[in-house]
Amino acid sequence: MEPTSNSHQDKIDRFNEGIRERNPAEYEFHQAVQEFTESVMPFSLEHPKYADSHILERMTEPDRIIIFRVCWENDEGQVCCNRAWRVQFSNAIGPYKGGLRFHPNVSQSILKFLGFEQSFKNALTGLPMGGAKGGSNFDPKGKSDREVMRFCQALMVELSRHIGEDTDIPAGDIGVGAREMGYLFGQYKHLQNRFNGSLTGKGITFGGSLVRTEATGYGVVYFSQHMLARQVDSLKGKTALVSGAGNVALYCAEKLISEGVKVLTLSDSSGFIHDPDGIDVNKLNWIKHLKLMRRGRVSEYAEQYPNAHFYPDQRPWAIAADLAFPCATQNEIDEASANQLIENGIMLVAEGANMPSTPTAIRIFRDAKILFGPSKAANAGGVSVSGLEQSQNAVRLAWTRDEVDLRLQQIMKHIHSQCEQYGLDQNQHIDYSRGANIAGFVKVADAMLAYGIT
Ligand code: NDP
Ligand code: 2IT
Repeated sequence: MEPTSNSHQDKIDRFNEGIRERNPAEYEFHQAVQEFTESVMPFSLEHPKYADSHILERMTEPDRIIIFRVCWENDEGQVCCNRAWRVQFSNAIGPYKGGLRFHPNVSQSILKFLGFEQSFKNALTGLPMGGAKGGSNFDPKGKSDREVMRFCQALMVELSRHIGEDTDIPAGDIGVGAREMGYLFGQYKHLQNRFNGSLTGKGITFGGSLVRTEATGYGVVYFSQHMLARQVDSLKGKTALVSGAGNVALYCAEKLISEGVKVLTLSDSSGFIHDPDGIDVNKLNWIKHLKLMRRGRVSEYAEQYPNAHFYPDQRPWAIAADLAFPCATQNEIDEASANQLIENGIMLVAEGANMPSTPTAIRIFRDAKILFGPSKAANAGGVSVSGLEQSQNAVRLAWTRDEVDLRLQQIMKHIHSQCEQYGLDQNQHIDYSRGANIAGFVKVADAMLAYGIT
């Protein structure tokens, strides 16, 4: 990264002090804004049209946050109550767009960080999508299908008032997959008496797009291929660590395997599995069935494949490999893990999850000059195909698998070139975080300037 001048650093520090004061205890949101402003604020100060219009101040305040109660009945007939949110962060360049997360640790801070980052990720895709995120502290783990259904239906009673194909289009995220989208869309359609593209990630038989399920994981791999190609290198023959065993991790692993990579690990919140022989297509299909159908734990993999080992309550970053793909959750690579990865000779880290690396971990990767693909750029494939699902819904057509996959590949290439445009330094090294942040910022900021003071 270019050195930041002292006066710029003072301004960044003061700005972030204000963010912390105005948004007390929202630590994840503070972290996301700090990371963004470290690269964008110097750029904004060098381009007075942005600084004079206080674009950064305006951009870090969500358009609105809707908070609501969700009451539902469990299988024992007891009344349960959860809290849910929709953070509509910015519709500067298109209707609000972003996933819904169901996880017990969901908070306003987490959804604000996600909605903030989504605004710039969506800008990078080149599609007309604003940024949003929503979800609930509901924990789908251990719940029956009927309990999940009743919760989704209760949530949609309120959420349906705030969404729509031209207003706000939710999708999936942690804890919200095919089952949940079915229940959510079924209830939306019922309440509104409208069948349209107000949610994405729908089932293929009811308006979903081919490749949406695979898109985030595949997109991370396409992005990594561009990073490596610039160094006249490729994925073939390399080893990889993947964390998570959900939507993003499984399809990231699938594409890596098909590109000739030996995938060594997967994980869930109970620990990780290390298979020194590599997870091949058959083993991956077994895990897909385990996680998506039986809703089991990755530990069962080590019972099925005795050469593999399960490490309870640990993350995979101490295993030696060439590539790392954090695809589980935020802040899953801390300082110690980043140091360990570098010591073991990692050459590329691409973020499938949102903000999986802590600020210190990112600094370590940057200092070591490894290839680092930040989440805003690397995992934008999922929302890109969501955008393509909206397009198909709007014209009432369903594109072929190849057509959607080709468009996804073109979008990931376009995102890579924008990172290069804004992130290249004098040594011809790309700082992908800086590039992604500034490219996303410019697009949203220019729209805001065009609207005047709103
Ligand atoms: P899933 O719910 O399908 O899978 C999440 C995986 O991560 C599970 O294996 C889960 O384990 C693990 N996990 C979740 N929370 C934690 C935690 N606190 N600690 C350790 N492990 C955890 O979600 P997705 O695959 O959809 O999402 C994964 C990441 O990718 C998230 O950061 C999400 O925001 C991001 N993302 C998702 C996109 C999408 O299209 N789905 C698009 C772009 C980014 P367990 O089952 O034990 O909870
Ligand atoms: O973080 C993300 O980009 C997502 N969860 C996907 C959002 C979407 O609207 O498809």
